[in-house]
Amino acid sequence: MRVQVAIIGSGPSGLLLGQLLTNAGIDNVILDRVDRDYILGRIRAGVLESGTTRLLDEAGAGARMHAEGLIHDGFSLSFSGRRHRIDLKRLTGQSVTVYGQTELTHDLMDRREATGGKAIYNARNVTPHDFGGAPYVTYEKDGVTHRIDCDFIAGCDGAHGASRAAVADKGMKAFERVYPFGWLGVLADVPPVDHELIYANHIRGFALCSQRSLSRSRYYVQVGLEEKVENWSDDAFWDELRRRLPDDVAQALVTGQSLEKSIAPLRSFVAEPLRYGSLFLVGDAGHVVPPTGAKGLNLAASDVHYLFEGLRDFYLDKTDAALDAYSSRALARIWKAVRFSWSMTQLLHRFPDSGDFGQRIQEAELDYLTTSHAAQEAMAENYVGLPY
Ligand code: FAS
Ligand code: PHB
Repeated sequence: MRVQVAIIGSGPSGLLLGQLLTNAGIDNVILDRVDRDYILGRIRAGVLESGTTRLLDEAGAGARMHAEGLIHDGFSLSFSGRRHRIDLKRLTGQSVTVYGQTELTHDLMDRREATGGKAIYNARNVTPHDFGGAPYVTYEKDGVTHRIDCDFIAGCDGAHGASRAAVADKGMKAFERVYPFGWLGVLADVPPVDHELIYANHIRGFALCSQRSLSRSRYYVQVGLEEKVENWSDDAFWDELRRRLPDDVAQALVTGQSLEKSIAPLRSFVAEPLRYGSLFLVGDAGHVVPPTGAKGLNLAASDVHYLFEGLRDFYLDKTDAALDAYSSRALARIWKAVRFSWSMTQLLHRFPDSGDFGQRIQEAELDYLTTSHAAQEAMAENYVGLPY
């Protein structure tokens, strides 16, 4: 097979890039090592920036998001037993859309199928080759090794994929911060405790009240790295969540059986550069952020925006400038989002070495936020997403 662009990874990055390329008449194929159902079974992000929703519309896959997504004009911070709302709409003129990554991925998969996009699932040992010369990708399926020749390879295969591994010794510089805790998350078919998200700072640890619809909620509590999900019954989770919320919220909480329960580790990671000849790192393949700032999926979208512009100009306008600028343009926005996610994580989580002094400092910063328009505006413009 020969295509113009070979995309490794069928998550949000790969599917969004693939659809934009297909819509522009640029021939591409998506390869993934697992199948559709496995990908759709992973519960991940929930908050979309307006840039992400615009790209979904551009891909022609935004209809269900507009029909079922929830527009949120703000979110709340809770600490010291009280709550303060950050009014995103008043502070920035923008809102965010609450719509699960699972649904977004499903919509993009359906759109790809409807527009005849090529996708190869259960492709084993996908390997990018010769991206400094005549690039190609190999993979194994049904006991046969296949080869796909291409002009470019988009490494959309996440934090543990073949693309980042292939460039690790090709001059890649890694920047990493590992946090000493994780998030225990629960998905349940219960009505959300509030109409917006609540991020809670508590001496026992961070908690987050999120949602997927008016009847399906997503909750998280910070846990130590030694924790095992099998040691957490649903009741133990709900009890711990209640302890970390203001009394009125804890009393209003509707609990139920978990549909999914998992622990996600938290870390910040950035690979520089994001381009290696004709191979480009996109989304989690190039960077990972702690989910505190709801940036992971949204950064993948802005990477796709920059790379698609580069590929479109290369093929349609015969110019290289945007493609050559991909890495620097994407990294400029990535680092600002990495900083924001790091700062929100520092502000809201209990660190082992925090001590009482550290807790007071966090509470003082949160208290300052509630009284300073400038501080709220800075938080709000980062949360809704900085310009592309
Ligand atoms: P993805 O990891 O989504 O997709 C990569 C794809 O590549 C996968 O389908 C995988 O099967 C495939 N792949 C991997 N290696 C391969 C190989 N060698 N060959 C072929 N295919 C390969 N972000 C938020 O904003 N909020 C959240 O709450 C949040 N929670 C998260 C929880 C977890 C456990 C994780 C891991 C991430 C979370 N994220 C969250 C971040 C997440 O949403 C990512 O930003 C988003 O999935 C990035 O999308 P992709 O870049 O497409 O990578
Ligand atoms: C989620 O709903 O999964 C979610 C929302 C906001 C975050 C992190 C996760 O900051």
